[in-house]
Amino acid sequence: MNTIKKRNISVLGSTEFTGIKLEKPTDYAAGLPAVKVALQHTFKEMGVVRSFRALAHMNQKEGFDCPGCAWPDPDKPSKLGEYCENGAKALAEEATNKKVDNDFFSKYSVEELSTWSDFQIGKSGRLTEPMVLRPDSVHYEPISWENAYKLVAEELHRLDSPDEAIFYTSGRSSNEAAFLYGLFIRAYGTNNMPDCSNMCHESSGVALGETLGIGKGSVKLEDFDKAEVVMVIGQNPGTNHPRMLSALQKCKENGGKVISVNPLEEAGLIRFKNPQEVKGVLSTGTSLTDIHLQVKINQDVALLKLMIKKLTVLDTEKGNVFDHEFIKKYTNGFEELIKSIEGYSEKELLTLSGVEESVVDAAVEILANSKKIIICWAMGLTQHKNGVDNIKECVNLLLLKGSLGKPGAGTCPVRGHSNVQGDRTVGIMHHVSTELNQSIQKTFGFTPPNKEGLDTVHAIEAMHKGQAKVFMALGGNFLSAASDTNFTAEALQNCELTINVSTKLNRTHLVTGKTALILPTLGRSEVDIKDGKQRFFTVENSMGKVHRSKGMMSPASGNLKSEPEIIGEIANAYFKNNHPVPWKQLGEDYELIREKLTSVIKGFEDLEKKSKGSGFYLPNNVRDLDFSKLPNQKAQFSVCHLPKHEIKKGEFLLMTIRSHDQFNTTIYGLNDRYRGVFNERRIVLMNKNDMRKYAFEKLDVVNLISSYDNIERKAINFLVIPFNIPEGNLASYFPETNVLVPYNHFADKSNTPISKSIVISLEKVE
Ligand SMILES: Nc1nc2c(c(=O)[nH]1)N[C@H]1C(S)=C(S)[C@@H](COP(=O)(O)OP(=O)(O)OC[C@H]3O[C@@H](n4cnc5c(=O)[nH]c(N)nc54)[C@H](O)[C@@H]3O)O[C@H]1N2
Ligand SMILES: Nc1nc2c(c(=O)[nH]1)N[C@H]1C(S)=C(S)[C@@H](COP(=O)(O)OP(=O)(O)OC[C@H]3O[C@@H](n4cnc5c(=O)[nH]c(N)nc54)[C@H](O)[C@@H]3O)O[C@H]1N2
Ligand SMILES: [Mo]
Repeated sequence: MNTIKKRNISVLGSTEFTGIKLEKPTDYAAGLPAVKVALQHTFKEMGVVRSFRALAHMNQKEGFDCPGCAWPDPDKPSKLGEYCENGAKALAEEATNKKVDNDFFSKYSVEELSTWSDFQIGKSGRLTEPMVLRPDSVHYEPISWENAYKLVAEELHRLDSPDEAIFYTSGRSSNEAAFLYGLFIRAYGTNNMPDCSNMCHESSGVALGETLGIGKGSVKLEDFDKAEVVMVIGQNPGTNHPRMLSALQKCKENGGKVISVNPLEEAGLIRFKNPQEVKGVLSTGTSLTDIHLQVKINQDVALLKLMIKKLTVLDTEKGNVFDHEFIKKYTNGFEELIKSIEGYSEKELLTLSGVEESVVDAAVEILANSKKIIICWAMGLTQHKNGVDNIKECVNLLLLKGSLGKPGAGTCPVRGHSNVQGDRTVGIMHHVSTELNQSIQKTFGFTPPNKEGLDTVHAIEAMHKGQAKVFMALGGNFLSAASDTNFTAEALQNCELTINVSTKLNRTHLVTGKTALILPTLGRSEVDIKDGKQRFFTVENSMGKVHRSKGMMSPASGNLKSEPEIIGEIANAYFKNNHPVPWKQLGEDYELIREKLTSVIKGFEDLEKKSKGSGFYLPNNVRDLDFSKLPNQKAQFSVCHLPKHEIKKGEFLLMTIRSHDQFNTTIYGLNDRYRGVFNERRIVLMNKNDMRKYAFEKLDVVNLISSYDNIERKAINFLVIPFNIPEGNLASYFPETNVLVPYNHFADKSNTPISKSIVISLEKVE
């Protein structure tokens, strides 16, 4: 019998300050500084020669897909390079020359590593060999691949029910890996497939599914060339999807207008200096936003209702503001919507939104005179209690204007991880799909389970209660990404076994179950060879286009396995050849996986051939204006309610956002250049009037406190920074602030944690 050591783990790591420097926020994105910073990062991590070689292949047709965000590549990639500053940083992070090997783990215990900051942990380098943390130890030690597979298989056999295991996926995995993973999980017997989307665009999936019949966006990249208006709402493209700025620039060059809706005036939305054009780098850049609506946090529904109300008045006067032909032919619920809007007063909506009336009127005038509108959004809409309604209200606006299913118009939820959308398409989901199950049964000869599985928040709860005992993650950093860090830590620490298939070390490798495994895997940029033959895989971008990705860098270590290989081997160790699926063979032969994908997933017919070159679009019913699967075979208007917040005196609404120097929990550096914050992440942005009102000075040290269900949660040591943000609102970075987000407070229907509207108070540290 093993002894079990109670490890002394620091869940949050270092909360020390790092030496802040403040400058004026920038009013343009990209330009020369972006090129400089991109190259600094790649040179430092990868060396000069490897940097240029890799960057030349990123997002090119025969190259690899950027490991950063999911923004699509143009059909003709730029010769100056089809990547952005943050894509270059993502590459540098993955292709770094630094290594985390056995020597590293013998030197540092998990106890010591856990006291480091996420930044320090991430900068340690690439994982190079499979490692195990035994119940009686505080040091990871090497384990052979065979024994690692065996350990997983034995633990899975030991569970009383397959539902005691949780299988998480982060959106970096390829279609092939995700498909095989989902297949194994179903063959094992559970639908417990929480996914990073649960914390991300789940609200979009639910809202779009219910209103338009597909949980994905409808626009293609070329629609930006034709749009009369692009609304960017709750999204910071300058940092998180920089290549989107080129699309906005094109829209503007063709006479289109950009309206942004955001509590912050994000640099990328003001002006853009395109680093892919010589003139872009040298000139003052393109001014991108025509109208900025500085909405208060979570008051988008109020603002959208106000705009719809004003448009309704104009439509009654002029008669041609709404597309009545479209409304009649394709939609359901118009009268109910208009009636419900009549119930609100303009004054009430205006006050709630926090925007000046003249600015709203200017936006309404543009919308009234346009027929081709695209609405783009991201986490600023999804991560609220009413996240689903936020998006439904956007759909209402598009339906009223007939801005769907035609060039230059439509929905554009801008996805996060580079293949998060593809993972879902190929079967990573906790819901049961009868169609998918039947298709799997027909192709593979086994019956998948038909009990609903657990999503992220419910998986945490199950582990916390001891109802789930094995946690496996295909990528990601579950501990830091999920809400309620301390609660999530207890949940993971309750497990018998935690398994992480990862490229880089992160906090989830340190806050573990009794036994923990690190299974190191190849990154996107790395060459993947089997029996002398180079393998490639496929991914789906944010606009539903599937294409190939083929790495070219030499792998970080000779002892890495690809994700499909690892999954195939685990499945093989579990089933011991006693199963109709040829697991081992599938794990090694991606062509065979694609053949199966072709027969199981609709739209993937002929995948091997069609994925060549710039790839192919998956079917999309909104593009075809086919709403046959919805009630009355029509697109649905929705009546949405205003969100309710009980905010007492001294309390604020906090949004937890990304700095310009991170990819989710991977911290590239400590500089949020556009916001003028350097060398520090423990900051909270506050309106000057609030500072005056509550007697805060610049750089005062405060603790942030949330109090839900009478439980106090505290994030300590943050510096107050005066900023252009609405009164009553605060902004701070995630993951440091995830301790404040209660695990049991999430969006209705989508269960996405409320990371963008947390009620908090501040405590001054003297
Ligand atoms: N470089 C880089 N790229 C990334 C990522 C990264 O971390 N780094 N992450 C990737 C992932 S997984 C995702 S999901 C995306 C995230 O992309 P974003 O959603 O752009 O990321 P956030 O920083 O969370 O920014 C949310 C934006 O919404 C605004 N906002 C917050 N609350 C509200 C609100 O109530 N209403 C409105 N209108 N706006 C609001 C904030 O001010 C901010 O500008 O980016 C992807 N790309
Ligand atoms: N408070 C707050 N919390 C949030 C958010 C927020 O805005 N506020 N945003 C949420 C969102 S939108 C998301 S998507 C989640 C992100 O949640 P996750 O996807 O779980 O987190 P990441 O930080 O993207 O995961 C980074 C890790 O993935 C691993 N990795 C990188 N590349 C690969 C690969 O190719 N293969 C494998 N196997 N592993 C790889 C590395 O080990 C790295 O440490 O966080 C959510 N959490
Ligand atoms: Mo995301």
